[in-house]
Amino acid sequence: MRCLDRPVLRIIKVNKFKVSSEANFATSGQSRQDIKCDLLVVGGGAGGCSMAAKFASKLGKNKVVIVEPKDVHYYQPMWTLVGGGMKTLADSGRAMASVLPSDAHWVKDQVAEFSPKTNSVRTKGGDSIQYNFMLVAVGLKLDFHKIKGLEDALAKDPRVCSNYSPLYVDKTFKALQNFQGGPALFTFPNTPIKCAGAPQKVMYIFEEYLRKHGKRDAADIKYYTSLGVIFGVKKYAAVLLELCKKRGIEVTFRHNLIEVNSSASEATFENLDKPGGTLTQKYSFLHATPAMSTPEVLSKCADLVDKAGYLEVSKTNLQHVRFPNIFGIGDCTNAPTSKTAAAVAGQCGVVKKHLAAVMAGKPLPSVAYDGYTSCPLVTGYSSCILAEFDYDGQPLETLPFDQGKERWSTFFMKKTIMPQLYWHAMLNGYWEGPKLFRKAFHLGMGK
Ligand code: FAD
Ligand code: UQ1
Repeated sequence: MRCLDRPVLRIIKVNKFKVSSEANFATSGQSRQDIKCDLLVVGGGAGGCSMAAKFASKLGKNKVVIVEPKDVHYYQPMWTLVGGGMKTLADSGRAMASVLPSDAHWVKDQVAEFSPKTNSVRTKGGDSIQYNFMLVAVGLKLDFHKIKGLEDALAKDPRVCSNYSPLYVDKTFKALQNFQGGPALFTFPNTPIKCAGAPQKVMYIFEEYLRKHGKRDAADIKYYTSLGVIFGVKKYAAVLLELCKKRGIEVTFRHNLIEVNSSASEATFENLDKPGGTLTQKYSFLHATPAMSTPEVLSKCADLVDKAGYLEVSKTNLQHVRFPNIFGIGDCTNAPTSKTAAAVAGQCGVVKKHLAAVMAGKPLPSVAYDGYTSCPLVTGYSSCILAEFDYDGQPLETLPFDQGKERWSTFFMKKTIMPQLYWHAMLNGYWEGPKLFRKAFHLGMGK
């Protein structure tokens, strides 16, 4: 490995962190680089960007290297509102260069191979990056291809849409506006997904839109979920089931979408409780939520992952269980909570403190991640149920009223306040979840 002009490994102290190198970039012959850095952040999404901001400002210029291939950073939680015609896709994106911290060095590429035993990664473009510490934040990939005929239908059939991808989210509102009646299907796949509420939020918005436009009676709204419950937390599940009943939505549990035949207008589901059993349903509208998995570069690295392909971390501090100089954050880890940006926010503060302690060679602090996550369950054009809960599925509500009720105030937070909180506080490293507000609103009592 060649380096530019100075020894790479020198001990420097920046603020309270002791770090052992600063990033060095050496270009060999062509465009290939050998890079050394103190902290490597893989992925510049919600988790990677927020954590890079925290450490770049503490460690100083170019001590943090971020590998992220995309030009645009999307605020994905807004896509539910894009699908309902309340925001545009453009509203949900910012140039990646404008959100990544200016003190970090951005390698615009993707990691193609992890080598945790040699503290290095290789990028698709051929760069080699050597790190002292690494944060893995590569999120989840969307496996539309695992559902036969779905990619084709998404490409060609204007009645088939998905809020989950920037490629298709714009189709949702158009399909909703063009809907004239018949079966409208909404699906939840047979894998863990990000924002487990989003597959049904779109349905409640759809239902209200039809009511407002005098088309509700012509629609047969059906929710097919691979799960055995409508939502993983009892308190909110009870409210949502009641909502479906009240609004005439039929819920079918333990059914997984396996095929879309767009020319026959048919969706086929496997019955997860009856091996070999299938159910085929006509559709006039189909909102599909794809299966999801971690990016292959991670799932194929046996040293880093569990059997299901998730980064194997401690659930209390997100430190890797075999490599103490590696941490994870967000959707790609096996921390058993519901995968959301709100969970990422809750993880940020804990990961910051634990990673900083490991960097400084100090004992780990006692602060632990409790699984905090939140899902603003938008139920229409002006109402929301703001679910917040922990690893045990126990509600951890911030506001001083029952968030299990449909409210305009929590809808306003979702639509207007959360995006600002995300772009201005979280991505700049200043938002670690609402714990302090929760304590203040509950006069210091409770968790
Ligand atoms: P991401 O933000 O997805 O970022 C991962 C990054 O890693 C990406 O930028 C990607 O390009 C990069 N990457 C991937 N592979 C590589 C590689 N090999 N090398 C380098 N970089 C790589 N959350 C909420 O809190 N509230 C909500 O209301 C909500 N609603 C949602 C609605 C929808 C429709 C969707 C899709 C998501 C929603 N979420 C919501 C979930 C939230 O967006 C995610 O949980 C959050 O973005 C996870 O952050 P992350 O950093 O783990 O992953
Ligand atoms: C949150 O912290 C967060 O991260 C910025 C979200 O992501 C978009 C959320 O949707 C929610 C609900 C929270 C939790 C914050 C509060 C104030 C309840």
